[in-house]
Amino acid sequence: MYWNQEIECMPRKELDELKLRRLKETVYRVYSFVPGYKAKMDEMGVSPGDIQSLADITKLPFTTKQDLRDNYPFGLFAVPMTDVVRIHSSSGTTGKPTVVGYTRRDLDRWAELMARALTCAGATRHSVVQNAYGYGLFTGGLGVHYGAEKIGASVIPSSGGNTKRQIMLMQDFGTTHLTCTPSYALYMHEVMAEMGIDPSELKLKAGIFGAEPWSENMRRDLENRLQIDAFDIYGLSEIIGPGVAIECPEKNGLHVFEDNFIAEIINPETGEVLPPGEKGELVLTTINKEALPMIRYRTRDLTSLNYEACSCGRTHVKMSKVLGRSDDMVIIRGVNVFPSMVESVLLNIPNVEPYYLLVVERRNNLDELEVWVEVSEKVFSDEIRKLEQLGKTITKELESSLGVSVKVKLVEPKSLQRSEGKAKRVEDRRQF
Ligand code: DLL
Repeated sequence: MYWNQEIECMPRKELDELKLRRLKETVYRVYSFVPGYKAKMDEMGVSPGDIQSLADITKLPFTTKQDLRDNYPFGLFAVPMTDVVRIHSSSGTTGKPTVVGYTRRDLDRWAELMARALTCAGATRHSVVQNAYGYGLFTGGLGVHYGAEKIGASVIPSSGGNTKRQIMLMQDFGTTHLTCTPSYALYMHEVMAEMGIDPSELKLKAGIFGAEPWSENMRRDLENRLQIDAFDIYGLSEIIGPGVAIECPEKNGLHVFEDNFIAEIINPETGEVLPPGEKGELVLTTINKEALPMIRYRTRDLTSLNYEACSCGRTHVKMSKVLGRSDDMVIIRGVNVFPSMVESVLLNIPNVEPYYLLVVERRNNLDELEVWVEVSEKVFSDEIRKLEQLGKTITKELESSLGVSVKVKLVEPKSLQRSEGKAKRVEDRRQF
């Protein structure tokens, strides 16, 4: 099922022509209207006329989160504020948040992208979409909301939190599609169990989960627990919000909406562009946005691109499931560890609950990784010997998969913090 078959299945040649036309327009616009971009391009000796092919994109400078901070709040906007009709902002754990703006046309296009994404995940005007992404400055809530309305679904704007009420709404209103972070979906299942509700009695058919990394094993787990199809949705506020890319029923990659975004993969250390299939940092250029066009934005997300034909009929390039954000990666004695790698291992071990936390400490100048893992009620009340055995198994599995020594701490059921939005997976106690 497509929302916009003409675009979503556009032959490669036509798609590339469209991309080039839009890229040229975007570069002209930022050069003319955004002093920060003009200065950077002048410094590199590149002018809009130098962009004659899609490959010429590599002549353009990268943009980073720091550029957004340096131009806080509205300095990179390419339109006057009178044309800006919405402002969102990313949480920003340190320093000033990142501010993004939209014109009315930007909002229409965003709704179109979200309409495509939801349709791709099987939602229609007959669906009841419960949107449990947070409404507010975060792009998840409102971003999904307008796409769901556009396809004519009945939208429940439940936002994040108040989990018991979420479940009551699900039961009473016959929710067919749940949109939230995967960690929140997991917590919802836990609360359902506490309320004595069997998910198979609900009308829930699919979940459209994103805004944080989640492993393939977590997908399997959520699909089993909730008796649904779980789709991965990717996006980031700097580029637009949710709706940059979505998984199709093949579930082996997320189609990036190429008529709006040009995707590249670079080596994060050197900035060199990598060929299709190679893993590296995703770089995105918006080519259909007015208020805040982004040229070669370094997302810090690690993935790879696949241009092979997809059985779903969509022609747009697929990115692999995001392993993690380089910011969330912990480096333990030179070894890179992503929380999603830990998650993947834990979910393969019986009696382990998918609630975990990576705690990093520095002792005697050495980094140590401790992984806190919740165990099931059953095991926790078992003999100490069995608990010890489980601890050993987890340690062995983690060490062989991560290639670094790990201390495992088993914690009581339901003792780790539950997530109603983006889960916190790492606690870094090192003093820098
Ligand atoms: O998280 C937008 C969003 C809302 C996407 C709802 C999907 C659903 P930000 O708060 O700006 O925007 O965070 C963006 O979250 O750079 C990734 O590191 C991470 N992220 C988003 N989607 C995924 C995903 C929203 N599907 C940052 N898999 C991005 C892994 C994801 N990481």
